[in-house]
Amino acid sequence: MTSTRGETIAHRICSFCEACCGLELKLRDGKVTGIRANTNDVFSRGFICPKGAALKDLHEDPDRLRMPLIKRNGRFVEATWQEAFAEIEHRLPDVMKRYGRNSVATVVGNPAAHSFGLLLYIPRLARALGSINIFTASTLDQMPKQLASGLMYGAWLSIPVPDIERTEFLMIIGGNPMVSNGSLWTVPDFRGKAKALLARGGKLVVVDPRRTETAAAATSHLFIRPRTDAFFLLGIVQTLFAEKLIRLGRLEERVAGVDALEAAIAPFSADSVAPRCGISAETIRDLTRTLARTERAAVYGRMGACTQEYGTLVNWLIDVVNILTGHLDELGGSMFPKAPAFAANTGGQPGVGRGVITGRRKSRVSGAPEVMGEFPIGCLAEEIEVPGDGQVKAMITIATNPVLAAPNGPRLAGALASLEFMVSLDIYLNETTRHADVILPGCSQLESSNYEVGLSQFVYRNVARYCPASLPRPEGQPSEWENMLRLTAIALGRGAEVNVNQLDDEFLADEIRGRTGAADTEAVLHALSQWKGPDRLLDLAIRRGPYGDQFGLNPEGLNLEKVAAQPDGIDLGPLAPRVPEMLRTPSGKIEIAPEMLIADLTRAAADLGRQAPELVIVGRRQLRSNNSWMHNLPILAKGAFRCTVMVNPEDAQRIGLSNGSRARITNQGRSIEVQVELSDEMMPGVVSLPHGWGHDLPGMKLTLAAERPGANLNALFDDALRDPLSGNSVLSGVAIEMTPIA
Ligand SMILES: Nc1nc2c(c(=O)[nH]1)N[C@H]1C(S)=C(S)[C@@H](COP(=O)(O)OP(=O)(O)OC[C@H]3O[C@@H](n4cnc5c(=O)[nH]c(N)nc54)[C@H](O)[C@@H]3O)O[C@H]1N2
Ligand SMILES: Nc1nc2c(c(=O)[nH]1)N[C@H]1C(S)=C(S)[C@@H](COP(=O)(O)OP(=O)(O)OC[C@H]3O[C@@H](n4cnc5c(=O)[nH]c(N)nc54)[C@H](O)[C@@H]3O)O[C@H]1N2
Ligand code: SF4
Ligand SMILES: [Mo]
Repeated sequence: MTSTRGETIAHRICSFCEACCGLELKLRDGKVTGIRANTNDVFSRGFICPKGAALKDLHEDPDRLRMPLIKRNGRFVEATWQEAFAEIEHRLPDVMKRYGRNSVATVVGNPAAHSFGLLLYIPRLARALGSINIFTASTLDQMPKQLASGLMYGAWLSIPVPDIERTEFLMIIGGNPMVSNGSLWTVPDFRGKAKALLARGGKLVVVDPRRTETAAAATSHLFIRPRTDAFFLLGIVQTLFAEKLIRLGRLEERVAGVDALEAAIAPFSADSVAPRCGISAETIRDLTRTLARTERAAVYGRMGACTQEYGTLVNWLIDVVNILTGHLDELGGSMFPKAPAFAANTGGQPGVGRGVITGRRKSRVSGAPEVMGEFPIGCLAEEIEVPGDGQVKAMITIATNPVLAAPNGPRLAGALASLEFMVSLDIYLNETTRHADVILPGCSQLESSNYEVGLSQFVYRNVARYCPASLPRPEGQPSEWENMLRLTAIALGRGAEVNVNQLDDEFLADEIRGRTGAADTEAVLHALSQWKGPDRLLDLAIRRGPYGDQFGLNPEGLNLEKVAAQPDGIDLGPLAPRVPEMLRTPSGKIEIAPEMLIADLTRAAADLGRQAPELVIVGRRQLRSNNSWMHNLPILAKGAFRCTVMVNPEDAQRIGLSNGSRARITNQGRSIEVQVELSDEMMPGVVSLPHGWGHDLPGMKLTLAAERPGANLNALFDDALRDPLSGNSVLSGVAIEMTPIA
């Protein structure tokens, strides 16, 4: 922070989306007077989007909760922090005692991934609860990519990203980074980087059922029938083998399973898959040849590639194409970042590891396998509804709004209403938290320090960046990590009045002792003593990390003090090849043909000839929104109404819809009413509606959002529909009927 004449400048890393832009805040008398891009930030280099400036609106939002709420006789009343935790202590252990540990479910949402005070404390709470019932937004999102990566490279977050500043050819499948600003790929100012790619003669190809903002800026765009990407990619892989275009290059000795792969994909020629995906065999073959013959190329996929019943296959095949064309781990290809802290692929022995396993447990009702220690969020409602041993009776939600974010939201809302006890860590009284008995509000984002634990593992360029709290917390307001620890203490039977700092010391000492041995524990703790809470865990992780000072063994190396001293960040250079060092598979090789995925090809083969439904619906993200929770911020909510369903004019004419008219959308008896927007951006037979809307439920405190509530896309979807391998929900390409409303 620098200060002149009563005005302070503070630097922040924006935590709204995955781009992690560096911002510059102007502060006066404890208030934010301005927010702009930090032009000196080594990573985001002066980029900001409209949401970044909305940090001020969020901070000032009168609806943002500042005191805990307790539900008394069906109505929320404000309570002190002590009363709120006393209520939890009174009720939560009682449920655990009466119904067993599995009766308490934990549900974690997207902002928890951006808040290291929440994220780093979830494992402790989960261990203290001892319940198998853990659900997160990951199974609405990226679980297929994590599973595919885990199986191939041995760690859940070993996800390669396009080396965009050096590539000549980028193919994007089911992602819209021009709007989302990148995902599983931390790439602020995608627009600028894409422009530079085209300016140096490179090509950008987008495969999407909508001509998105990204597609509009690309060299070419291919409409693909939703939910058929596995077939499209299989056509490419089969062509690579058939036309002898395979080129493993430097990875030749490092890839296991190429023969098994070749045998398994044989049935999927470009000719056989073309009718299913709506892309001609000739186009598939041309693309394949271009990919194979371009020196620097990368294929990348995102949400559209994940939210389908073959999500894991699709995400695996994306990397298969990158590997077989010699573009994985090569400059300008698809590369593995090297994060300064917390990355599993920089810890332990380089080049080999235990790999990942799934299915160690099955969910009680549907028998869905656990992946990464969690069950599919699509199983949540049934786990609450269906009686029996292990039925979920109580819930802790952490920064999540599954009533809008998860499929079949209305069913889930009904299930939440039947719980005996529910605690929500959230900042709003919204569609989900209105079902809670106690709401523990997180402080304003500006009142916390920030380090992106997960996202710094997906960066377009390696970087170390941290920001301290920009403003002090109001008197009495705990930070979220303290709330997490107090909940943990309650679950452990140590009481709500626990000294959280002492408990934090205990946990940390145990963790250090486990790794370092008793002798050095005191010395390590002492070395970290200038930091508290998540900052202390971060200092430990940086010091032990690949660039770390190793507690003095590498005096030139990094620690949190050095990182914090550089508010513009420390550039750690462009991505560099990392195979084999980053591998953590038992074989020490890239597993290009994991058994589970080869077996799943049988399911795909049996399904190859399926007829496309006449009309399907897909989702869409919008620049001035972020999932379900930014519709209450004035700067973002203003302007034209955005929760419209985009319909191709051909379809509109057939159905009898006009621009601005209203329509009913129905899927298997579930239905919503929406406003129509005609658009030739849409592939015929496909309509698009953004998710995260439907703010018209009773008992919430979202004044502005309720003025223009929109409709909940997820109210249409079947929560039983998922990718059986990853447990990811199908949220795209679902068959619907549309009828005009007079
Ligand atoms: N149909 C369809 N559904 C989708 C998607 C889609 O593309 N289509 N996308 C999916 C994806 S990718 C995701 S990530 C999920 C998101 O799923 P969720 O994470 O469940 O939903 P969000 O809308 O992000 O809700 C975040 C919640 O966190 C709260 N919150 C915000 N900041 C903080 C904070 O600092 N502390 C605390 N304690 N709470 C906070 C908000 O008030 C809100 O209640 O939605 C998924 N749902
Ligand atoms: N402005 C803004 N930014 C965000 C968010 C936000 O809500 N608003 N959310 C953040 C989050 S949580 C995430 S996970 C990321 C997501 O980031 P992205 O994945 O880049 O964003 P989406 O808009 O969901 O892109 C999915 C694309 O897939 C297409 N699609 C749908 N079905 C299919 C299909 O079957 N096949 C193919 N090939 N394409 C298909 C859709 O038309 C859409 O263009 O964005 C993050 N950034
Ligand atoms: S792109 Fe994302 S990280 Fe950057 S300012 Fe916008 S919301 Fe914040
Ligand atoms: Mo997400």
